[in-house]
Amino acid sequence: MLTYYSDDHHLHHGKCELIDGQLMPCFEKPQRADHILQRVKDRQLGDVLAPRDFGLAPIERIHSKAYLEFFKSAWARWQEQGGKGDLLPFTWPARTLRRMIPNDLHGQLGYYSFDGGAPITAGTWQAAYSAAQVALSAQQEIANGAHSAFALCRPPGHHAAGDVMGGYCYLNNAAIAAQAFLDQGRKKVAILDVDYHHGNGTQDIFYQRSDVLFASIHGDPTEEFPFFLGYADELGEGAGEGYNFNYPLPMGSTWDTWNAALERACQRIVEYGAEVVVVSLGVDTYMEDPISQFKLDSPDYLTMGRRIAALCLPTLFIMEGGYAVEAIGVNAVNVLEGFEGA
Ligand code: FKS
Ligand code: ZN
Repeated sequence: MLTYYSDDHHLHHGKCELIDGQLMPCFEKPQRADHILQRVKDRQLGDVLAPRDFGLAPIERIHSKAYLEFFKSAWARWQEQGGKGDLLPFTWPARTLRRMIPNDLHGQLGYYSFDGGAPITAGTWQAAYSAAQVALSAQQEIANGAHSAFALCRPPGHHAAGDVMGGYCYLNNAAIAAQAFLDQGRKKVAILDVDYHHGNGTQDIFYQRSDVLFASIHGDPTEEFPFFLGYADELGEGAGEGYNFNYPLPMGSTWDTWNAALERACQRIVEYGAEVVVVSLGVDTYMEDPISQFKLDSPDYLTMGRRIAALCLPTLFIMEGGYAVEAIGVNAVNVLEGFEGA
């Protein structure tokens, strides 16, 4: 399997995030992708290629122009104001407030975000732009006939909606790739989100559409981030009704529980008649993950890959989360090797 990867992810390195009342060094850090790349090479998974540049057009199919312009220019505006440190939001248009776009940089940042977990640094735009190009390049590989491809994206994307960043995410790499398949003539794309966290951004983007089926297995949002989306009764809306499936699982879930949900998700994908599968591949379901509460072990990721392969569909793997840095390479590449039957 080919891997697409850009060194540009190093340009994004947030300093800290607020966790349980403490400012901690960001869990979403460059070493994550470095470890995965190393494992891809150690296991000789296949060639590692730099992305092509497909420009902004395929990104604009998912994200609004206003949002992209804001994101692209935010750091420069912050510097003009003499800003020190990362650019982070601190007020959001929650229920009692008006959903309007103020003039102020931090006001706009609050408007375009849903949490304080997506710091903008000097290189964040470039890193996120390149990650989207990595996803599009791997997508193109499959469009050209490959059975699978791995987009080693960083920063991740599944929490980002059309004009909202958050949860370490800025541009929704999986959604951008799924839309590219449709724009090239495919009619039915399934997105299988196996990250520990619900892919609220991806769900929102396709919620009213039947051309993308979204299935997500994740920590029960009554107890876990992103809290405000990802419940089992969210089945889609309008034309999208019946094309959204959430499998929230209790804290502490082990492989057996997780696997039963995967089985149900796979059945939905088969019933749907998907032509291609995009996997939002997070490995923060791992037992040693520092911010998550599932109990999958490294060999389980091989089994996961095998089950996904049994769908017998062209499959695009897009990297999302995973924070047990020492094991992230083994776990992510295990899914890919399980898929390939290695
Ligand atoms: C813990 C607070 C954790 C943020 C969690 C973000 C998860 C991001 C991710 C992604 F794939 F996008 F990277 N808050 N007390 O893993 O879903
Ligand atoms: Zn996650």
